[in-house]
Amino acid sequence: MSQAQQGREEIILTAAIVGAEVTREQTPHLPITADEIAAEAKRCRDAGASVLHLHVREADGRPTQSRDRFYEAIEAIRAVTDIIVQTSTGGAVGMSIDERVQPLDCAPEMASLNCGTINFGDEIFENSLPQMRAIAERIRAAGVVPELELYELGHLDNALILVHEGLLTAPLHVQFVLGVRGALGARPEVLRFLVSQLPSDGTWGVAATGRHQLPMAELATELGGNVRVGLEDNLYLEKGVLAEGSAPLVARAALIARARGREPVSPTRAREILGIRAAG
Ligand code: KMH
Ligand code: ZN
Repeated sequence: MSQAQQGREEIILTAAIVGAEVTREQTPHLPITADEIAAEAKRCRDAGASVLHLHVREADGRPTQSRDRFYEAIEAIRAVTDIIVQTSTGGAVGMSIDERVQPLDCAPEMASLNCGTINFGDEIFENSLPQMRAIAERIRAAGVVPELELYELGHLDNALILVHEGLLTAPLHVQFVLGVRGALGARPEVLRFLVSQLPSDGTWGVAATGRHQLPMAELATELGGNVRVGLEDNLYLEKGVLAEGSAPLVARAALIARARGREPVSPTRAREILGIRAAG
């Protein structure tokens, strides 16, 4: 799959608008139905996002990896926006691999691939090498571009094992997920070190949790990386002020990028950079 080099003046903004853990009790701005998700996806696209990291929910808000719910949401999204849909294969803690891979049946353009087990709050988010292999094989078979979710330094080495085994192909697209309680903290020196360990080709970005989202977005932008924001990772626009959905967080990330000479790319351009064949 041919890929274009990402220019230093270009930035890919990803919106993570649903997640698996956030509840309506925590924020009334969480989209749950397919129509709500599609409307929020469009708002995020209009604010500068080119990729949508997607989870879905049952009608009562419970997280699910149901292919039917994903299908419904993706259809609604594609009716209103050209944003790249990246489905989660992480789902929620405790889900089986078979449950987690269901959205790959819905023709997403990208899918997450979690590259190692971590403590996730008081729970354990399991991603053993055999589990990683099983998901990577399914992603490859579906012809979907993986985004590697790295929560710890060793997760890059895990990803490289899969490259060695032929289950992943460079250039890699990496998302450092920092600040999860139980895993690596979102600190500037941590990010600088992680970036220093990456292969020279490929792309990388940062998704930082809670109050770390803004400063890590700023640092990633300065270091030439990409940025993920949204309610999955952070509910607040500023201390004590709930973000009215993910779009205001995307809009702020776009402002941060432009102030540093980097322009959020369109989904069309992001497809070229990420090596995604045009949808349809
Ligand atoms: N909900 C987390 C346990 C992913 O989407 O791939 C896992 C997660 C990662 O959100
Ligand atoms: Zn996720």
